[in-house]
Amino acid sequence: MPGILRLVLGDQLTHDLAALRDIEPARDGVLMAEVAAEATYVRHHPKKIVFIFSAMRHFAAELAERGIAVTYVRLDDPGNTGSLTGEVARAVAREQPERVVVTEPGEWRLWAAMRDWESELGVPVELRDDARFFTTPRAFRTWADGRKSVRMAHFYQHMRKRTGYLMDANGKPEGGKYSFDPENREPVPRDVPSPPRHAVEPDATTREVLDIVEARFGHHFGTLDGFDFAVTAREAEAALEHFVQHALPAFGTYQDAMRQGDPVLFHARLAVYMNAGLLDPRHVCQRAQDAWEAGHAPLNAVEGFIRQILGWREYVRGIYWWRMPAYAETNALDAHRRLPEFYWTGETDMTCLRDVIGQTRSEAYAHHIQRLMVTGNFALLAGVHPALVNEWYLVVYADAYEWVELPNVHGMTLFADGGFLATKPYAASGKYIDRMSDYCRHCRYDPKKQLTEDACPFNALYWHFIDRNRGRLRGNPRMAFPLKTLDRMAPDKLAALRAHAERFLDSLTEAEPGAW
Ligand code: FAD
Ligand code: DLZ
Ligand code: SF4
Repeated sequence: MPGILRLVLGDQLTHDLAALRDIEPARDGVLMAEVAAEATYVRHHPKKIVFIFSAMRHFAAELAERGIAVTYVRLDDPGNTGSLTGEVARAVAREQPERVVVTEPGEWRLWAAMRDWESELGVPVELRDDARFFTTPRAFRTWADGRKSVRMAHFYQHMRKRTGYLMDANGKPEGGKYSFDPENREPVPRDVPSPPRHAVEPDATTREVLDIVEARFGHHFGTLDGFDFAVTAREAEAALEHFVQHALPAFGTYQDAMRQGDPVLFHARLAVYMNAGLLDPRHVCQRAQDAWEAGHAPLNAVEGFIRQILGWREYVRGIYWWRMPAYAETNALDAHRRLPEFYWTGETDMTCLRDVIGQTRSEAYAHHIQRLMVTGNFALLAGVHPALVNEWYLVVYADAYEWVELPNVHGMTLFADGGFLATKPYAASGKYIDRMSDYCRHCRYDPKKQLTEDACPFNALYWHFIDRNRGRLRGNPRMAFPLKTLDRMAPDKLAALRAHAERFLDSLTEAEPGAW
């Protein structure tokens, strides 16, 4: 070389990435590597692996078209060491660069490994801030440190003011308030049709990757049939346009709704692209604001959508880097059950769970409320150990990286951080799922019953959860109502609910850890 070796990871597929910013094509080179370690540190859904590898190959080709020298290591190349550390070491030995430049990775485990690279490789290693977010972990920490409350709502207001999204000329939020969340909780009426699906036909590169992944990782949870993800920035842009056109106007109203057999409904299916770098979150938020300004989408939809990206997405990343690695170790509700086997097989007569797990297996996707209130709610109520639930979510979704998965699962869904992130556990009975979906109409269980053989299991599980955690939840004002109801419950009714829930839990087959 001896220029700079610039490493681009599989979720850093952005042309103005920090590590590429000052590249001198005549001297510097880019390294990209498909490695078994990244595909198997958890056994990712095969569709996620195809998405990453195909998007990496397309991105490398785009760099080459711009005159940049790319060393691209394919999974089956002879000599592939199987790990990122091994591939960087091989490239350093071969090219003798003056230094290595990399953008900070999205996961703590890789960041921890990179800290050792300089001494292991004997060459300077520069780790640059990832500028693809609205804020940095450092700025988040500065905002959070010393505050009495680090709730998302406060952070979101701070970000709205800082960025100016949906703010009027007087510095006030458009529509007079920062959040329209209370208007975004409608079920979808039967006569409202689902929007059309955005689908990309696999090209020759994707087809080649599909074959490789089928052969190497076909035994992982999930199917490859019908792979239709975008794999380039241009295709991801078309997915954004499709969403804005067909789904954004109703995104807000039906944000919490679920419909059997419809995996996406009015959601964007864009996290997979933003998280890998194919779409810039600033551009996505701007596009949504433009749609509101043009009168194409109402404020409750556009504010709701921007809140998810400017608010939640940035907030969970801030919490992750602020609190790791200790964050992943907490188990505030002392949950120790193993994951039921049906999370991997989909074999359960509970329609909501069967539907969500089935679509997760075929799509590597479920929308937020399915993740939170169906699979997440069940794991919370059943008291499954947080590490097993975290692993499942990291495996099964194409958009899953620990920086975003962990706070959502560990904090928001399982309350395993003791309420650091969420103001209360999102525990719900079958009544909630019945109100927000049509699952119960197609279920052998009845969401209105509690103790009969055909009673929805979520109902007894809900009271079992409140009962066994009453000491921990006492004092939380948002749990006052269920605790009061529990306190007033006749002892024989409570005993019957307890017994019903325990019989149900005892009937579950548990998955052997590591078997899937
Ligand atoms: P939409 O519903 O259309 O939302 C628009 C965008 O907002 C998303 O693309 C996403 O970038 C962002 N967003 C929405 N909610 C959140 C949130 N809570 N946290 C961060 N960003 C958010 N998101 C991931 O990107 N990766 C994960 O691994 C992940 N795991 C989750 C696990 C659980 C248990 C829960 C409850 C949520 C999880 N989320 C995760 C957040 C959210 O469910 C997904 O971002 C969303 O479902 C992705 O689909 P979409 O693009 O259609 O999102
Ligand atoms: C998810 C993933 C997979 C499956 N494979 C690779 C790979 O072979 N090479 C690579 O550079 N990145 C891959 N990735 C993305 C990384 O896992 C991701 O960069 C880290 O988890 C940090 O976010
Ligand atoms: Fe799910 Fe209960 Fe409704 Fe069946 S009745 S779909 S188990 S909430």
